[in-house]
Amino acid sequence: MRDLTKRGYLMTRVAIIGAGLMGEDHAHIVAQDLPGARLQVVCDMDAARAKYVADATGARDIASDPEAVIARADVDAVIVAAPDFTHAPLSKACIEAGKPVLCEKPLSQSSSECLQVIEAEQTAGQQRVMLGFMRRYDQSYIEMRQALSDGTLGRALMMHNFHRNVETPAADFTGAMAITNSAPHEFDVVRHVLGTEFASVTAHQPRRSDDRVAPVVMVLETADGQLVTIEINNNAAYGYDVRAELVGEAGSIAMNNVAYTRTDMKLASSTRYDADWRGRYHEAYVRQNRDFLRFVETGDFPAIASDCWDGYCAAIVAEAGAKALATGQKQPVTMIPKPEFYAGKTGVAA
Ligand code: ISE
Repeated sequence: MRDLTKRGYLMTRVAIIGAGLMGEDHAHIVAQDLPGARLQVVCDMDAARAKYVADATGARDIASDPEAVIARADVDAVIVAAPDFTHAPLSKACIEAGKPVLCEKPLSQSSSECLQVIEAEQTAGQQRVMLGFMRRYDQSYIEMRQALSDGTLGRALMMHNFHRNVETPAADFTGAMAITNSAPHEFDVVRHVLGTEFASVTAHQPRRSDDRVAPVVMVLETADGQLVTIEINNNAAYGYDVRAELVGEAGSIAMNNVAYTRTDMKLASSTRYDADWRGRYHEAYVRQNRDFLRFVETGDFPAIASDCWDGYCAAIVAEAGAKALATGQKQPVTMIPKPEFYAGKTGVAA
């Protein structure tokens, strides 16, 4: 039973598991940008961290046991933003508890573990997991997909993608992690825009003059004969910079990153880059989280959201990409057939 406000409105009580970078960001979005949602619990092993985020966002409670939080009667929906290795087990726990969950990417870096979550969701007979590939909600990719679907571009030929961070998010970041941690955003959104699957991948790295992780450049073939290039540069230094260009047989459409101001001074003109993805994709996160709230309230899985099947597809491409980088050989992308359960993306009322 969802909670009633003093004026009789139904509020969806949301728990955030993980109070790190993304958990804090999601907590602010739930508190400030999701009318109809109440931030009920912030859960983190670090009680001080949980309290800091709860105090900053007005959460009703803090906790340290994620399984207990998922089971709470005063929690209607869960956002998992804890470390990557917890995503699959906590998503399964939400499925078993009958609680809708927005799980940060990746569902798992292991395709076999993704299949375990898919099996749990099919056994439960209802879609409960919405995956946090938020780029699907970014206006630039929405317009690219529209330009393809309405025929403006003609048939898609290629898509070029650049994904640059200022510096690696963790000291132990590797070239393989550029593929398994960062590139899944491109693996997912390119599938979504082109409406196809990947068939093969090659991966290459230039040599840096220092010991920082060098960029990774991948060339992928799709099942429909298109070519996709993806550059991941986790140590670009100058700013957070994501670019994409979709090339069709009749034209091309490229991302035009929005800068709200331009500074002109001393014979120079400049615009600023975001420091990381939270600023660049804030609007996409808000749209994604609002769609999650509608999913919780209606049981209808959002038309453009990613799900466990998409999580499996991203993981299988990442595994092939990491192998291509390690071997220097082109690797096939071999997936199981898509289960009928995910054909129509229709959730059932929670
Ligand atoms: C990070 O985990 C993200 O998900 C960001 O969106 C991405 O830009 C970054 O490269 C990843 O490390």
